[in-house]
Amino acid sequence: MVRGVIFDLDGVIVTTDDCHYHAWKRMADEEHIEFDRTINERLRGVSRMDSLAILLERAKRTYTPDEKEALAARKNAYYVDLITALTPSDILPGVMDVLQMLRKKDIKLAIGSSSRNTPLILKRIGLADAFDAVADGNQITHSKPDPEVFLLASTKLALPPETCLVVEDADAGVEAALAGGMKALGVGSAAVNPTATYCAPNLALANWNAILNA
Ligand code: B16
Ligand code: MG
Repeated sequence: MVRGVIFDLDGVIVTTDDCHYHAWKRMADEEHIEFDRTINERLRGVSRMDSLAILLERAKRTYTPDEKEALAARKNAYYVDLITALTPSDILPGVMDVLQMLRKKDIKLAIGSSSRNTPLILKRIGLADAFDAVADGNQITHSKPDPEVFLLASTKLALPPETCLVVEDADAGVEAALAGGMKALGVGSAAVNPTATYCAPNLALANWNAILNA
């Protein structure tokens, strides 16, 4: 039986995935580094510095550690500019209904996100108090596909990992959930992930009765 659901944030609860793309694209264009939406898919769920390393695979020169820190900071400034404009209308379809349905069934709710901007995003979309626990990029040392962020979320919920379901839009996140001994529901870009325990195009279309009673 599932007793806790741990939601990834970017791409599952809110549409920030597009903001990440535009912020990286702006920085990459300024640096004359090739970057497109296909490359961007590889950044889903991956930490800021690991994302930068993927982007720099196409750089025409090498960057020093200090320059890399500056590039990541510049991208984050562009990103924060974009997410400051987020409102509750940016919450993805089905999210509010699913949260309410799970609450009624006494299922614990958590966020498990690689993003260090998680507190700001939750505040902007009005969900700062909607979860029993929040585990995010500020509290971990190993990014997805390492299970650390989800294990931290299950510890904060005081639930064993095997009673938790993770909802993810990233292949790296699905891998992390399974590595942590949890079930994984792949949605969005991970809706066709063959390793996910369950798949659905979005939260509203998942077969929650089957998932919760398995
Ligand atoms: P930040 P998630 C992840 O959030 C994003 O999917 C990923 O693209 C981003 O690089 C990462 O957060 C770090 O974000 O730069 O805000 O700390 O999908 O794990 O909720
Ligand atoms: Mg995500």
